[in-house]
Amino acid sequence: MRFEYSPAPESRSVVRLRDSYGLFIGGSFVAGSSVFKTISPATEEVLAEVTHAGPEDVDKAVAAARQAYERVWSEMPGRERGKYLFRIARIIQERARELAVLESMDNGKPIRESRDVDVPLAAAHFFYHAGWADKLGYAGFGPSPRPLGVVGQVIPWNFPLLMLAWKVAPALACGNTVVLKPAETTPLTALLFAEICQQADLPPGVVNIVTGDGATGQAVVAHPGIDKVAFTGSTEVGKEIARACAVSGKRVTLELGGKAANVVFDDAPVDQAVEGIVNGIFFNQGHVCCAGSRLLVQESVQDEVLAALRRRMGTLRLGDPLDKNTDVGAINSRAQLDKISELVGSGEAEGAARWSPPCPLPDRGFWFPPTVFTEVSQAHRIAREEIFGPVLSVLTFRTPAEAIEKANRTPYGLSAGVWTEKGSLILWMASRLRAGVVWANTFNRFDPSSPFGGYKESGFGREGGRHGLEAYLDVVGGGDV
Ligand code: TAP
Repeated sequence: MRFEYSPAPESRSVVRLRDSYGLFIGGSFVAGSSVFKTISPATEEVLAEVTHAGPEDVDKAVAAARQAYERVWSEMPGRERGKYLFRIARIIQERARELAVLESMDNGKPIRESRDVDVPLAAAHFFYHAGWADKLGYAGFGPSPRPLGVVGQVIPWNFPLLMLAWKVAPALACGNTVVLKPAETTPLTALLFAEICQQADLPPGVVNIVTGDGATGQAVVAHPGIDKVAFTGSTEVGKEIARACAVSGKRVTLELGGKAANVVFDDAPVDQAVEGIVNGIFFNQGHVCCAGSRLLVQESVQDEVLAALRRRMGTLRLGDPLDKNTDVGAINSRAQLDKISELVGSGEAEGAARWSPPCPLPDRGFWFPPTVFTEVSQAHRIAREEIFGPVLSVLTFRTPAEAIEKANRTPYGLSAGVWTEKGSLILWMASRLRAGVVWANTFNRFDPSSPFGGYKESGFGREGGRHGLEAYLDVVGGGDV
């Protein structure tokens, strides 16, 4: 049954957009070399003008971070650093509604997700790492592990504030200072975070935010004053960064793409599994590195699962990201919409069967309906390449061994899901899946205490948990735990 819902838009009045934003360097907003515009992907309306940081601006940001590192932050006792992180976490909570609305405006994701997932998790990352700041000597890396110095961080557009929190919170807790570059299409919550740093009285230069495009990211990565690079983004750019850093002696962690298998066995509770499949691929329009973009369903229950999935997809509501009823928001940019359309076109051309529920798309903005492909073979591009959109490719298997074989046949290795009643089968699968995260009877669950990261072309290094601290500490030869 399909229910009709009246619009329930969240008010934009909580957000005070400025016409123009500078770069956040040394604790203040400063002018840069040129400007660009950031738009709402749902309406194509210009939201604000943002500064493009050139190499000389990046240079100033690195100098500010170095000064703050040497004079203040690296020398500050952990219990004092922790107080700043707690303060930031509390302010994120206090300004949660403003952050959520701004994130949905700039990114296009449903307000339900920015309000209930992105912002609370961002606060949780600061709370969690605030707790570590004075306990690093007990984390298993020796009695007094040292920070690395100035960290250059480059993040993507799919979870702008949350990816910032994943990067900034552990770096600061460990005593490093930061130069962060948000994605070109989603700079606004990072700039609001800069205001939060001011509100928290964070010493100037501990966090610096340089907005811009890929060239700005390149300038951050290449800067000789950067001691460590932390990158989240595409595998293609990640490889470039790995090459650039290989000869520089910089420490690097890379969180890259994925093509996760979500494996449904014949004894799985179908309704729950269908919720997990929907959450796995349509959450955040499928703009999720660990999205369950390949459904592997056991052949004997294929018809039942697909019928239930189609019914459930028919109830998804696509539209205004600020409407509290919306399940599927806008695609983040025209470039991403073009990429999704091209890959979906290849799926049809290669002979897979495409299906979407009836789903009117708004006239303006960037939209793609929830889509499922059946009759997919392992050789099809839609089964191999990351689409990063609301598009699911369905494959089948007969035995657990065949499921493992198909799930692992990918250059990626970020995440996987297993749906079955049998605990022994979950353990058997989890020990054979080459993925950094394996969810059992759930999908897309995140917690700051749980390490997250990939194998193979999904990158290396972990974010979150004790493992995530190691990436920001000078731990020669690894930890002792
Ligand atoms: P990218 O195009 O790789 O961009 C990521 C960031 O790097 C952006 O800030 C981008 O700037 C910047 N950048 C682009 N070229 C660069 C260069 N040559 N040197 C340094 N920085 C550069 O990825 P995307 O399309 O924004 O994000 C989607 C990808 O991120 C997907 O593959 C997804 O799987 C991956 N991702 C992975 C994870 C984890 S945790 N593994 C999490 C989220 C996303 P511009 O925005 O200005 O281009």
